[in-house]
Amino acid sequence: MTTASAGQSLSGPERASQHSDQDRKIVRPYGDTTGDGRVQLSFTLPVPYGTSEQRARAEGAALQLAAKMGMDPAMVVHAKGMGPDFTFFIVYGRVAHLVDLSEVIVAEREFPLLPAAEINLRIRSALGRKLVVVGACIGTDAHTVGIDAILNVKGHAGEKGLEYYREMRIVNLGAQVAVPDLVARARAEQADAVLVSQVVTQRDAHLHNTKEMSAAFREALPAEKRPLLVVGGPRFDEMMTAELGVDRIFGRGTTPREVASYLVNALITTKQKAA
Ligand code: B12
Repeated sequence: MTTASAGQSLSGPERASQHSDQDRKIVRPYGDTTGDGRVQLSFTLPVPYGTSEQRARAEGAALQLAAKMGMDPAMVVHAKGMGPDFTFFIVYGRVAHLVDLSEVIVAEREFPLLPAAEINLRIRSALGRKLVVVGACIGTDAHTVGIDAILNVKGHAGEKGLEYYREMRIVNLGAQVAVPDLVARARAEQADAVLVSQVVTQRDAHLHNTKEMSAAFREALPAEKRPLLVVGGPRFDEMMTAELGVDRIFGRGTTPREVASYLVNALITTKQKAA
């Protein structure tokens, strides 16, 4: 996950890095020829696209938005009615904005990627029992493909999922799990880590649900008994751990071995170093 904005303060300084001065490089987007500033933007407006007059008005509305966003010149390269009252647009145009690469903030992986054998070995020698992981999609979210990609033995992106690790015990609760049920099950299973997936972001549901979940665990369990709280999904900002009350956030393209390595680092290596 990468976030960028001029003068933005770092919310996760221990994991964030900026390029040094020697990397300072200004770039601009291009579409047809290098540096021409051309970008393509898609959006939907609540306007009809039926009659020729409606079409002209709709495209005019799209161009007005593009102009207000700083695209000049801009042209509608695709417009399609979506039902009677909406139109989807793709607008192509030029922006004058520059990108300063030295101001790009990147969340860096704070733990080493370990091979599966090493992960199993570390768990066995440190815990002397299986590491228990409880996973779920919470709230009304039924998008289980992401959490299954991490947990199910078949895995993701050529890597086996956490079920493959013989020193882990995985309890996958599936879709639409209510937060109180998740807390109760995590307690019953004596979970070391709870992995929650949130894919739907309408009205910031992923943020509200995650906050509700972390608050419920904090209320139900004292700090030393609380499982590690991990949330993942394609539209999270990985820098928001403190705000959401979780230990780690994983975004788009996460692989199971990254998660397994993180769990070992957070639950075993970090504690061993602190002891
Ligand atoms: C498949 C799909 C569905 C399937 C889900 C089937 C299932 N069992 O999961 C079905 C058809 C049921 C569905 C339904 C809906 N969907 Co849908 N769906 C998708 C789709 C096409 C793909 C999602 C997917 O499987 N991605 C593949 C997985 C592997 O990727 P991932 O989820 O990002 O997971 C990776 C990482 O994010 C991360 N990760 C994810 N979770 C976790 C958790 C942890 C702990 C960790 C460590 C990592 C991690 O690791 C994974 C592997 O790298 C997306 C569009 C898209 N192309 O993304 C829309 C999409 C997510 N759906 C959307 C919508 C709106 C809906 C519906 C509301 C539609 C409707 N009106 O009914 C319903 C909602 C149902 C519900 N109650 O949740 C929207 C969400 C928009 C938004 N802003 O929130 C999307 C983006 C489509 C769109 N462009 O509009 N959907």
